[in-house]
Amino acid sequence: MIEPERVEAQNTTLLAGHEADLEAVAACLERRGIDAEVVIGALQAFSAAAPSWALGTGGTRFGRFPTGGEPRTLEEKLEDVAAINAVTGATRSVSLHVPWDLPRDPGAIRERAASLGLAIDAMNSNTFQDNPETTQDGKVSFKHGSFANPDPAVREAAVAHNTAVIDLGVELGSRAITIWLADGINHPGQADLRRQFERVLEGLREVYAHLPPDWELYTEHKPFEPAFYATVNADWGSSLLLAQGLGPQAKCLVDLGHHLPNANIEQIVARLAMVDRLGGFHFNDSKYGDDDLTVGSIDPYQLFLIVRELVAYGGGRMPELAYMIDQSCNVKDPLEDIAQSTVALQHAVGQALLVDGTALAVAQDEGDAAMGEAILQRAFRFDVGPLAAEARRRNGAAIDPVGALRGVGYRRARIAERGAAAVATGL
Ligand code: AOS
Ligand code: ZN
Ligand code: ZN
Ligand code: ZN
Repeated sequence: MIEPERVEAQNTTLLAGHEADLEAVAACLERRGIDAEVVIGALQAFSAAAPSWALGTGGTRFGRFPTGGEPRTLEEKLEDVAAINAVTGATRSVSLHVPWDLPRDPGAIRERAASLGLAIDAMNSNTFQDNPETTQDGKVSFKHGSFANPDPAVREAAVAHNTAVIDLGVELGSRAITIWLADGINHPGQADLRRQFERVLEGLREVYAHLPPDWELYTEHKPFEPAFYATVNADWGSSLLLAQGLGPQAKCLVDLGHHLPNANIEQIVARLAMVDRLGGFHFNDSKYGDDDLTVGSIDPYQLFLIVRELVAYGGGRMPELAYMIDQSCNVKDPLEDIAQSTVALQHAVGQALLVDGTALAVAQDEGDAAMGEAILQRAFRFDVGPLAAEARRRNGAAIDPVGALRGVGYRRARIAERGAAAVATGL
């Protein structure tokens, strides 16, 4: 555990400089008629879940280089998320994955999470690999898909897995299931495109029927990988068709890395918001495909424009959707990577909140493109760093999250405790 006093101690040397910066920024905002306190409050309220599977170093099929002291159990994963939250104050929940996380005693896990100040976010099912838990002791295989599989027994196993994940999630206190489907084909002619989609919808209907009334089901689209010719839920249109085909508790989840190059993601977000089918986000950044890079590290302006659509949807505030950071890092300490992503999100949220929506609407009504763009860029170019740092500090977290993680020696202590060769379960 990283106790609050240790974080506070890390803040001491930075405090005077931080306060001076904050004062300057607040004065600057005041001249624009913006109350810095409102932005800080909104940033304090913001939180994005950490995925349980991103706490160990990622890798590729060419290799993996563990960081040392990686979490070996779900309990240890919870401890790592609590450590991230200790420095960000904005990582107040964790998203679990089944079967990579298979709590034998869900009640105990729920309590442990709560004692660490963490809630259980959306559950993630897995029908993209075979394993004894999901495929009835290896009797059925997801090689040719799950819900879209030509074999009814496999389709049934896919439904059974997802309903089991919902049941487990209920015990854990979760309120949603995210379904990312690997279903698709690698070769033209391998399966019927239309029939595949119909089967997926049929299967999802059975899962949907199993949802408790206060739950949501998120369909997560992705254009390719592991299917390289035609993925069933390939894009936001397919995802929307699935959600609409299911019912009001079904919504779409947008993973920022799941779009073909140059897709206008903010427009996709606006479309889904318009029809109230925007359910959640997997935040990351991408250069080429589903790269799972650090949030805001490649195209921070795009991130800002996306978050700005969210704020517009929320009527001037961040709407309460299922926000999660979905990334994978091959070289950085994963905890530092998630902390950096969280800070990037805080910056984007802060900037988006600074957009003068009234002036923007006027410019748009007048067809004043230069002014409309200038209003957005004025907000984007503003340094919200001190506001985000103050939100973290008021949440009991760190002015400099990565510096604090290093300052308290979190990784060093985990290597000593768990061993240099400890490797996280999962991917
Ligand atoms: C896969 O590409 C998706 O981004 C998933 O959301 C996620 O990373 C995977 O399901 C792990 O459970
Ligand atoms: Zn994702
Ligand atoms: Zn992905
Ligand atoms: Zn991704």
